[in-house]
Amino acid sequence: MNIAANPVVEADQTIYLKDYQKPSFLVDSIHLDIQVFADHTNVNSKLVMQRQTAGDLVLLGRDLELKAIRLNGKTLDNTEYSLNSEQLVIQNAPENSIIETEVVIHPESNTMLEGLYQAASDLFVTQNEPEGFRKITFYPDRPDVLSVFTTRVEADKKFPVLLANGNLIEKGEAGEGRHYAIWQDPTKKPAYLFACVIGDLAVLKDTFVTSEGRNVALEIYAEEKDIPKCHIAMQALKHSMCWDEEHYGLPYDLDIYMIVATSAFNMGAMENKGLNIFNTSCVLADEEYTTDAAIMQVQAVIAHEYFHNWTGNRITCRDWFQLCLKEGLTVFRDQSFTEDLQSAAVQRIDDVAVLKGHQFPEDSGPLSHPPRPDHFVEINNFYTATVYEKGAEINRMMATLLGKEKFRKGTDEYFKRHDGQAVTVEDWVAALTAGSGVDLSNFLTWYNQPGTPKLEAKGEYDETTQTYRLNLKQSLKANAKYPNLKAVPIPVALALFDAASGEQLVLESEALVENAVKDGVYLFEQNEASIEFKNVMTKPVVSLLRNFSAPVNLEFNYSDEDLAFLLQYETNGFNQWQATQTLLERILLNGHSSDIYVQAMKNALPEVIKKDPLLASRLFDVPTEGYLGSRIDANYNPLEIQEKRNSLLDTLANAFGAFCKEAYLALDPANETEFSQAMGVRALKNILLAMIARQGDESAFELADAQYKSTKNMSERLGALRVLVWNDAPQAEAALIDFYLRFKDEALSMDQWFMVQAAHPKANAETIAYLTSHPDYDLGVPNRIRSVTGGLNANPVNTWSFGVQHFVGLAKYLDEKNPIIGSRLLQALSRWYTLAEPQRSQVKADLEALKPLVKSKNVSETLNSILNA
Ligand code: B3K
Ligand code: ZN
Repeated sequence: MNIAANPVVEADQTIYLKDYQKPSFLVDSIHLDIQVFADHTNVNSKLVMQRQTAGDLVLLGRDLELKAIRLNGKTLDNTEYSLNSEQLVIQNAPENSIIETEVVIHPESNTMLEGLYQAASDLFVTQNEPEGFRKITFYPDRPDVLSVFTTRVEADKKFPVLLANGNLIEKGEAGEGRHYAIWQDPTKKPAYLFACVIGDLAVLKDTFVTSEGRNVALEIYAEEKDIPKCHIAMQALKHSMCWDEEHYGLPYDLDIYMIVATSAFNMGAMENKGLNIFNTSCVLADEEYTTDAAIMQVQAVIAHEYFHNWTGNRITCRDWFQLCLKEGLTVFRDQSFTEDLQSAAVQRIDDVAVLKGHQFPEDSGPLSHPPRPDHFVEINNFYTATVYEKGAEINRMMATLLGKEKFRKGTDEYFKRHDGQAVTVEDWVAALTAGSGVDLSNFLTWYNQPGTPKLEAKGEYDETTQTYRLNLKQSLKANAKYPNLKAVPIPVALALFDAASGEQLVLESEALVENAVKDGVYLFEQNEASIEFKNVMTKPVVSLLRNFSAPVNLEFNYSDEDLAFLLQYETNGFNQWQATQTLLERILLNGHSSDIYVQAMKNALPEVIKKDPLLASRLFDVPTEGYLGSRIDANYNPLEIQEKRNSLLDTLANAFGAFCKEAYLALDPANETEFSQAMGVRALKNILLAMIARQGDESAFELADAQYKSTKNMSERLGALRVLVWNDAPQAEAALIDFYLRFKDEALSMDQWFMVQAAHPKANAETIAYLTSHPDYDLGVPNRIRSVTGGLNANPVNTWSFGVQHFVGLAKYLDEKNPIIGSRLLQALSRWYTLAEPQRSQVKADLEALKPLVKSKNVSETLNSILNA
């Protein structure tokens, strides 16, 4: 055996998109036999392989104890293959090679929650995207190798549930108190979509008949006590199945669809073919135990994973650089689905808030990368806001430009061309282009370069010629790694309003030069352009980037009066909200008066509350300290931002005066029949309650206490608890104890209990120490870790003081135990370089001190990038 002669994957090797090569062997079929025991698991596999191109037969494997390997029935000794910590290579393997391996793995001690792992005393599950399958058996673990999987799972009968992908074809006794089940998945799939589950779980069952007449069994597996919390997810699943048939013509393709809930999960959920595995936080929904926001999240994630069945599973990615092909498209699809479930304006507001709050800062800092990256060290580090959210925005822009009908023709073409294939972003854009008849190839630029474009707009009205001219300019900040940045196509959705009547002007084609604006959208593709509107009788108010038609930073010299106008008259709810945000930023950062904003809000609210209470609640949003901090590139002083924001909140609370209490007392969610409306009323009441407390009105605490005690709804209970706890009300302690005793066996509710305390405006190092040494704090459960870090990050003054040690400590601990989460959490410190001194140097020194202490590719890659800022 000569290891050096074979290609060795170095642990810290950078992988480049340009180096992509087809696999030398394909796998026609794989038979897996997984036998779970208390202290180990045996995995036997049989791969029927066929040569595709010249080259060695390469099987990837990590942390596997190899017991035996056979090639075409003959046992190989260790001179006939080379093996290192990442792969097993056989040179000169025949055209048709049947490889059998026997390995031993240890799911019972797998804390990384990747591969096969023990998630609870009575549950084993898998997580294989992107590279977990190689921790189960030797395999060409890459998304462009698709195979038919047959899986035998065997375990002690104390685990009655034995699941894998596809259809159950056999089950029976295996002797010595053990049993087995054999599953076969008829559709070819890459290994990252393989899943199996071994456990003791209860099940909620339902059925769905597809448009093709297929009878599909639907099953959601969870702990017995949680089954009543699975009904909302089940409804959402059926709704998603209908929605995909109606909007994309895509029916489900198997006879069974299963979802399994576990609390030991690194992210939200995983779309394994026919056997999704979900974090409990994304499947359990119940008004008594989880918030309205969490209920919406469950529906969105159920839809997201279901939609992956076509965008991701039936058509998958050629390589992991193409991740945004499946994620960006599937996020766009789930966003569209959710826009149909609740106020579409609010869904858009919430999606853009995530984009601006996470993706924009990511794209302006050291972790910036194109939606389709061109290199990585650890692919797990690239499940980012840029890949997901900016990826979704690229699809939204193309959909906006094409309109419903043409977009559908484009997607039909994509599914027709590529079903069963592993493809690239280019294939997607080419299919959309061919199907719609509109050349979209310029949009590839969005996928290939990093950074948020700046869109500068200037408006000029000429009274004598009655023309309104709009000058547009786009630019991107220079980036040393990407010197050839190009202009991108930016769909600018816009409207003009009559300043006197508030009416929207109809933009007839004769009013436009060269008919440049179609259906209210101008496609801006050059570095600079100008458009002219004719027959505009008086100076209009323009509304730009309606519904946030492109992921750009808009600079336009609105007057405060224009913004107040848009807050009242704009019919696009998103731009109404955007007007409030711009006004508030000016009051906060540029010392503008709050009078105009308060008056416009008072004028607009009665109507909005009636029509869309959820939108009314969002109009009260005040940019968070974190968001404000992310807009500052140097000399950032978190305390200064906090003080300014607090004083704005005081000003607003007082300016709204009696309105808050009157509205609070008048509103009642019980009067609403629709969930979305009732959710809006609850959200609004919670905001008003917080404002009453800020006014110094002591009755606020009685109102909050009464709300806490009289409700069974988690959003109401938590809204009240926050007001009591965050204001150190006399009733706060009793409420916290009550909450604890009521929900101590409900992990998701307890996550909220941790978060409320960690996010206390006066939380300090002792608060966090108290929470992290609490008996219910658990470093093995990512949800619990995130409940504290999430609360901590609500207050950047804390993040950037004692929080630094908290994050550094977690990264160090998780580097070995769960590097995916360790790396993710460390990203909270990525904007250290924007801090004012001396904090900047202190945080830098803390990060540098961490460097020699970490080993995982995940944490090292993130740390190196952060330090290179
Ligand atoms: N595809 C999975 C994400 C897997 C993340 C691996 N670190 C969930 C989703 O996007 O649907
Ligand atoms: Zn996804």
